[in-house]
Amino acid sequence: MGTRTISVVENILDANDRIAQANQELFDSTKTFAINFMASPGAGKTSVILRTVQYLNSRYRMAGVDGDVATTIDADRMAAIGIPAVQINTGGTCHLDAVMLSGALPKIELSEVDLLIIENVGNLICPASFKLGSHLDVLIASVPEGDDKPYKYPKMYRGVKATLLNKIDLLPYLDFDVEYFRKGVEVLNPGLAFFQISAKTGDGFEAYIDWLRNQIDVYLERA
Ligand SMILES: Nc1nc2c(ncn2[C@@H]2O[C@H](COP(=O)(O)OP(=O)(O)OP(=O)(O)O)[C@@H](O)[C@H]2O)c(=O)[nH]1
Ligand SMILES: [Mg+2]
Ligand SMILES: [Zn+2]
Repeated sequence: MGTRTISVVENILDANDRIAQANQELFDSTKTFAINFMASPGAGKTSVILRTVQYLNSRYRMAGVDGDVATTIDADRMAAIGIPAVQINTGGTCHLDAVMLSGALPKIELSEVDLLIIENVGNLICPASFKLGSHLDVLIASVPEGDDKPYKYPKMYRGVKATLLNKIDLLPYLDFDVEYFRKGVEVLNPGLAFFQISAKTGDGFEAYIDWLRNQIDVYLERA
């Protein structure tokens, strides 16, 4: 019984990987750089994305995909600042998968998009297992969640290329040991890009945006 359950899960993940690969081939055919932002609920994904867009707006043509269990609140927030956004309502599923993303892509004119920003469903567990076909996966942690999260949710930290520690404006009010947090991240993913930011005040954004622009420009061959 146990063996059977495991093989079914493996088959689902294999199928997902194949569709993720097809998504990436589609992005590459239109030269669209896709970023997948992952985080627990309320860590500040949408807030970070909105401020990121302000920095990058004049340089790239952008579109968004927002994954949420319900509502179009986050896609509406993107659209409100002029970024065309497709909302995926997962209807209870706690992550985006490659099939859901491929279903949303025909609604976006990818040939006119340099940068596709994907906001995953707020969750620190399964988004790590379901590849989407994105070129860059970024994990956003936030100060109120506590400094032990890399130790408790290691898989999320292993698969990403950068960690953003958001809400640093709250550090004076909470017992959050940045070094302890960072050490946990470093053990799981040595050399990982790490930035401390506040989507509320804008602190730390310059260094993070410089790094991000470089990632995008290398892909677009503009570097
Ligand atoms: N103090 C502070 N609050 C922040 C910061 N970033 C986001 N917030 C607040 O945190 C709450 C959640 O922010 P969102 O951007 O909606 O977070 P999210 O991760 O997109 O949330 P879900 O999509 O619902 O999972 C909001 O009340 C934001 O105003 C920050 O840097 N500092
Ligand atoms: Mg959000
Ligand atoms: Zn899930």
